[in-house]
Amino acid sequence: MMEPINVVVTGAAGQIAYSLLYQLAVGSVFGPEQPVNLRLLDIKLMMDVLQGVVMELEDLALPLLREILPTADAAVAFKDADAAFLIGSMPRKQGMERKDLLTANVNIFKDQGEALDKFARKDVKVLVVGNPANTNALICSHYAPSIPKENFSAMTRLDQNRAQALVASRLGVQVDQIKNVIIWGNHSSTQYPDATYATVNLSKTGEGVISVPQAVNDNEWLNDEFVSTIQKRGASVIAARKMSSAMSAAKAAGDHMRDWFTGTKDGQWVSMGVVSDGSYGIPKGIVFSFPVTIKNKKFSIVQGLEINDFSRSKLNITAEELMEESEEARQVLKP
Ligand code: NAX
Repeated sequence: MMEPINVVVTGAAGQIAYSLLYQLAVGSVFGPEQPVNLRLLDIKLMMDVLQGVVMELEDLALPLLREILPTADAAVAFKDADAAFLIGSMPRKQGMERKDLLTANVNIFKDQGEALDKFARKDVKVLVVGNPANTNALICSHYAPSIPKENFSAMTRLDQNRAQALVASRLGVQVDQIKNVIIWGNHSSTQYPDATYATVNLSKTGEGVISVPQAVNDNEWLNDEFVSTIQKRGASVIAARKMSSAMSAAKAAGDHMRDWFTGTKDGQWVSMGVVSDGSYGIPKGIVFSFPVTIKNKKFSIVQGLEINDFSRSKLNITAEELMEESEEARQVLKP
């Protein structure tokens, strides 16, 4: 039997964690042979609620789930961590300025970066879900200098899943017949969902694997309605549910970490917010969502895709927003 791995979930008393924890405990993220110790971090005020979550986890009676450790102490949570889902963050409240939200959150991710630096394993894989996810990931990695920058990522997988599902529905095919839709940039309304290089498997109809733009045959839809629907999807869910996406966000977090640990399939790309190395002319150092392939727990940004003028303008908008966010975060953190 394999040794258990230590998995941290922050914001563990919140709604995304509530859907994620079952996936971790049942083995659908780290595999059906991999036991896990769960380290559940939340703020002191939430410890009673978290105790209820712990009881439910116990009541799952799942053999892969070993230790369950609820705590409000980051030093305890991150000790020897192999993987961390950083979900907990301060939600925007009514009347709150963007700046106030950023101040609260960059400080949370600074503290957690420092705790990761001190206590986690150096090969820990960190997925930031809490918003603003890209900039939080940047801050977190900055304050954890002993851990390689490649071990930090921000979640845009929910956007990718949404985009893949929308293309599948438009073409009337199953979602797994669509591959390689890309999310570029920030997990915000400036993100650029791009189906230029996506393919659809139409073997059932005898047409084979063809490009999505060819199958859709409507560039106006792809450049306009498709992009804006995905950009606004999070807001549409909030408008309907009066709460932000949780089940789909948790599923996406599981997808992201599973692919990071087990690798992508041949010919398949996934989107992850990672520290830019300057690929596609994106300024170095910001956390930007790129298409990546993953092997042996290491991602590589897919290279050589041709970027047309339309795509370039979209990439520039989202890169500029990320530059501004990282500058604002720097101002907040100035000593
Ligand atoms: P909830 O408000 O249900 O839960 C958040 C939890 O985090 C609460 O229990 C809170 O006490 C805890 N928390 C706050 N500060 C903390 C700290 N310093 N340490 C540990 N825990 C702390 O929010 P939920 O719906 O679970 O969403 C969590 C975050 O995910 C939000 O920032 C949200 O905006 C973000 N999202 C990101 C998505 C993405 O695709 N990257 C999509 C879904 C979601 O909107």
